[in-house]
Amino acid sequence: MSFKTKDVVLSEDRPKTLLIQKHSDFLAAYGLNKDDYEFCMTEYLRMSGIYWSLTAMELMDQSSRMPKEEIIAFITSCQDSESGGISASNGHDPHMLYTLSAVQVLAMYDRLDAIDREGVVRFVTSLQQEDGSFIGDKWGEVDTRFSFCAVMCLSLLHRLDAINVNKAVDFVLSCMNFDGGFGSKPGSESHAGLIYCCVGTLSICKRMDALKADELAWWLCERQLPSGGLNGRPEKLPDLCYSWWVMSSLSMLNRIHWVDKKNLEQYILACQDAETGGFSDRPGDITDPFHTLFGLAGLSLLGNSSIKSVNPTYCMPQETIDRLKLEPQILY
Ligand code: GRG
Ligand code: ZN
Repeated sequence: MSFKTKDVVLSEDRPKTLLIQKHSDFLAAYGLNKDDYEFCMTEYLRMSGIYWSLTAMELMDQSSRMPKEEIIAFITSCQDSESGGISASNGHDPHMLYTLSAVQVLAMYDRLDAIDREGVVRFVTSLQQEDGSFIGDKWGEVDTRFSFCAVMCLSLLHRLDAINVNKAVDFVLSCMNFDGGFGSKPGSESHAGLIYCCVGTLSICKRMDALKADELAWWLCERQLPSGGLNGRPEKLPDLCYSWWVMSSLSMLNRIHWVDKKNLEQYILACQDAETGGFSDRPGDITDPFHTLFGLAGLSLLGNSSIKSVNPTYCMPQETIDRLKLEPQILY
């Protein structure tokens, strides 16, 4: 009996070079027409959309094409004065995910003074639970994504002291599985996106020693398929964003050479749309800012010299992390 591998085949006429100008034009135009169907339909994640676009632009050294003052004023207007949290858009509820995106954007702009920073610290702190875990907002869903958002956000504000870091780490470690990977909560299946969140948390909290590095890196490099692309767990299709979730994790583990870099680069380049600009999840699909960031950031990790260096823990330009004097741990 044979098993069919779920994968895609790269066509001969796929893009094989990096189309920087196209991607910059794609992101600069995104959101210019605020009546655009797709723009309206993505309002619930607007703040993260700004983070994906600005970071991608920064990595291409094109961030001057983004409306800086408009973005900063928008972020200020999305902070809830009562809870201190920040929402995806005006009139939405504050949430950990969008609070992090807002702080990341302001950190890149060196304009953290545009929000009530103590308000953000109050919001994040209020979401830590007795067992060290974090909920994403007042509705109470626990997820290791929120642990990562909390420690990343507070570290960017140099206020990690405001939470119980030891308990936060203990909770994340309680989500480690027999394969060395992590899921969203104790007992949940290993998933590359959540592995990034958990390894990132340990990197910021300087507890990388707690990982089963070889087992985990082995599970991660097994995500590579014959097309060169990576999936997020066994038996799934490849998706470009795993070039970030998997490769950033391998990078923090100092084992990036465990994947076939040339093949992965070919897959990432094949996910570009030479007409519209931007990257998509799989070759031929519709492009979006999310996959555009992770395509560029993945290429940066692979050492592409036309893209600025990205920090594997923060998914922000290394120069921002250096300016903030942050030193997330990586294994040596
Ligand atoms: C600073 C980059 C950055 C992130 C902030 C929100 C967050 C922290 C991380 C999200 C990590 C995550 C869970 C990524 C996975 C995204 C994704 C492709 C989910 C799809 O999952 P499935 O199960 O897809 O629908 P598969 O690929 O398994 O079929
Ligand atoms: Zn994806």
